[in-house]
Amino acid sequence: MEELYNPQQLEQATQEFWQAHNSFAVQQDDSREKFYCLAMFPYPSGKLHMGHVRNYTIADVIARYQRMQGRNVLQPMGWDAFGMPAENAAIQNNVPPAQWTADNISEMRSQLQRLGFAYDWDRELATCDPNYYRWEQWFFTRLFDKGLAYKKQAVVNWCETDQTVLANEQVEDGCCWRCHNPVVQRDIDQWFIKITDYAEQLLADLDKLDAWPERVRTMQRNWIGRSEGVSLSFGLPGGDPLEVYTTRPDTLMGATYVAVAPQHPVAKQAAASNPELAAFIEAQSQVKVAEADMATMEKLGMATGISAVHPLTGAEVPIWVGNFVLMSYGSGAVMSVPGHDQRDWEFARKYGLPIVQVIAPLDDERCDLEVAAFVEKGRTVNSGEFDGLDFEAAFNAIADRLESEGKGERSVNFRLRDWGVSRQRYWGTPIPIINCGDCGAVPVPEKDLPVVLPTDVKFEGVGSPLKKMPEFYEVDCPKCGQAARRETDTFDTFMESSWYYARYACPQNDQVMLDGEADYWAPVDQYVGGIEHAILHLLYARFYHKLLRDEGLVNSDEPFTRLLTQGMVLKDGAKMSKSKGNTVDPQSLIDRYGADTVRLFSMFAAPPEQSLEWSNSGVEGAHRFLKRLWKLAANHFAAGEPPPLESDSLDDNQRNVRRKTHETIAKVSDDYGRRQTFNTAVAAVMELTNALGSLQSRAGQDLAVEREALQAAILMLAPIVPHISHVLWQAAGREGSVMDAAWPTVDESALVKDSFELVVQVNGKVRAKMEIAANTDKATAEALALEQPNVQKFLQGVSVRKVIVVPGKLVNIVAN
Ligand code: ANZ
Ligand code: ZN
Repeated sequence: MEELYNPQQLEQATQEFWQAHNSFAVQQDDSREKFYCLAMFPYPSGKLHMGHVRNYTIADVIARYQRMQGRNVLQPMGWDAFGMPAENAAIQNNVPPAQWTADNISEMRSQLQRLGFAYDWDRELATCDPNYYRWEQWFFTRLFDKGLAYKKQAVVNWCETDQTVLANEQVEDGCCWRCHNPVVQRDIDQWFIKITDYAEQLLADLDKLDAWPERVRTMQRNWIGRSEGVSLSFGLPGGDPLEVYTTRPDTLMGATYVAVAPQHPVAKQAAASNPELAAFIEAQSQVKVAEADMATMEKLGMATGISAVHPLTGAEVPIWVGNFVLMSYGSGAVMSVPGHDQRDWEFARKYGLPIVQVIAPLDDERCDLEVAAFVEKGRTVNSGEFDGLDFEAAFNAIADRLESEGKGERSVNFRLRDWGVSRQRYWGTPIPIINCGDCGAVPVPEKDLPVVLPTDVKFEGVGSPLKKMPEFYEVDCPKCGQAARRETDTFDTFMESSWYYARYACPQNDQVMLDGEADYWAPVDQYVGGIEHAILHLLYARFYHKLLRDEGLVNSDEPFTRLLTQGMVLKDGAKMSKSKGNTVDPQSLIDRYGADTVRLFSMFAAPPEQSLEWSNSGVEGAHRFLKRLWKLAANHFAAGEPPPLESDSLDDNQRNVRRKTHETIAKVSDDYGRRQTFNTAVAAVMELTNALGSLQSRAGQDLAVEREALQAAILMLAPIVPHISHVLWQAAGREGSVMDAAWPTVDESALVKDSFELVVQVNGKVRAKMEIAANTDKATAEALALEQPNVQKFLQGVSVRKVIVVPGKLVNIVAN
């Protein structure tokens, strides 16, 4: 073994070993327990950043740990290769998106390989590959046939700059998430997938995901937004009744006006003879407010001049157009109860509409409708025959009455909207639909799939080149044969990332989307990725998995059993990002210190779910530790083979070191497996290696004890620093590769203590510590505690009332 730690050389040799042995290729093997470990695949933007390094190291550590547990571990890697940056680069630098993407992939692939991640590269996939997206196209035609994909004209968020529709989630504070320009509203033909059909399941199955962070489950629950209420109708003179949705039917007797969304038909109808109202509606439909900002924005409205008839009292109430009413939620109209809804209250105050109290507080809660609405649940008042009821009773009494009179019914509502998947962009999966004047939307027949995206394209301006390519869109209708037009929109890239985890089971299969291997590997046992995907990607993937299940392609309900969301990488307290100019290039660190140092630093600096503060001295510290470990091992191996360990004839110090070894194994195993705190695992191994300094010689049982400890340390570090561990394992003369070695096990007998320290407290304050034999009984421990000189001092002038002995830990003396 070399005297000096030379990471560049040993890492290269180790990686060559892995390559020569195809070490990370795996096959289905029904005789073994599988473990599928996956980190969210990267968008090939150019180079790896520290966030990637952290993400992929965490997953790699878990994968390697599971392999050492004897499981058949799959860890694949691929590329989320479609998306806007490739198009923007194409426009700016005149490189075709396909070329730009391919170049970035090969750059990033070699960086990942240099970091020594244990990927089965045979399963690599890129979503821009026709052999990948053809199955997405095929699946979409299946959804179309089942009525789960449909086209509708919809008001969409439109970004003028990017010339594209944006999903609600891609709108941040009314601006485009990419270019940050204001978003406007537009009516356009769009493809949707009916995620709302699965809302109930998506919500209910969250309860099964008990190995997900609670915060992510809560975010999904809120996003799905299930509520129970009543849909009820207000009468319209000479028209269809006006339907509203309310979660508070108990307040119905306090509804003093009705508010409708600017896009509501009643608003449009009234505007026809009212130019002022028409102008107001037009102005409102140009502003886009994120749902989150609805509560705080200024309430604006205008009267329609039309009245509606209250379903229970028959009173006439005015209909107003309000900017706080969403057309896309419920029925786009609300019964306004200014006494008990804050938005309605603000609106009523502003426009002088009546405010009536119909709910009284249950106890002495404050309620002053001059100051604010009373929004808590309480007891009904001013509600005629419905007076004196609590929320439940009032809800039911009023719902029953409405139902019996045919004026309303109980209903469940979801905040979740159907998933709009059309994008007016070029670099994406072509939507496999042909629009025919006679037949309407016709799915591309299976034999004509894939619809290949042309890659030799010219960019002129921002719009998609596909829309200017007759050779792409001029086709014959597959049904009737007449000239028709191919859809030139492409899919939202969340489509590709919603099922890639399953495709890793059979990435090359060109006969079917998923084969039997998908059932063996899915679900993913451990998924690792950023919290920014808590809602969108993770919800879409959960939805897609259920669609795949219902198509008979997988047999589980959920795609990801356990989820780890890693924290951000910070520098000087701010997120590391290109725009802030505070990035650290991982490649320069690898070149200087080697991959193991970079991996060790990113695991040691913080627990995986917390943010990691960048520190140069931390990197150097990690490097120094590896150099120390190397030196320790070199000196150890230079001393030759130790004799067999004789655990019964060890002296006190040897016994202590041996106990430390096994305590460390116990702690580190728990850190890796259950707690997933790799930083404390590293710290414990460091402590163990420090403890070896107490061994007097490098001979006899000292050497045997050191060997045991060192071997355990190498095994425990192997998932984090696989290269140095590989070489040290070979130096120890062990057969095979460390990555296939069994995880060390705890020798319980080594944990037994001959003696231990007992803390002695007087009235809860520590007054003494004493070393006593392990087999000391309670009475003796009590007697010894009372004899301690410092305890005696604190017992002067008082009398002992009670002595509590917690075996192995402490003695507490209560005295006064
Ligand atoms: C009357 C009422 C009285 C309401 C009251 C609340 C409190 P969640 O729980 O989030 O589902 N609402 C219904 N449709 C709406 C729309 N299109 N745009 C804006 N608001 C709408 O919200 C349900 C409540 O949101 C409904 O209950 C309705 O106001 C409002 F003291 O009806 B409520
Ligand atoms: Zn046709």
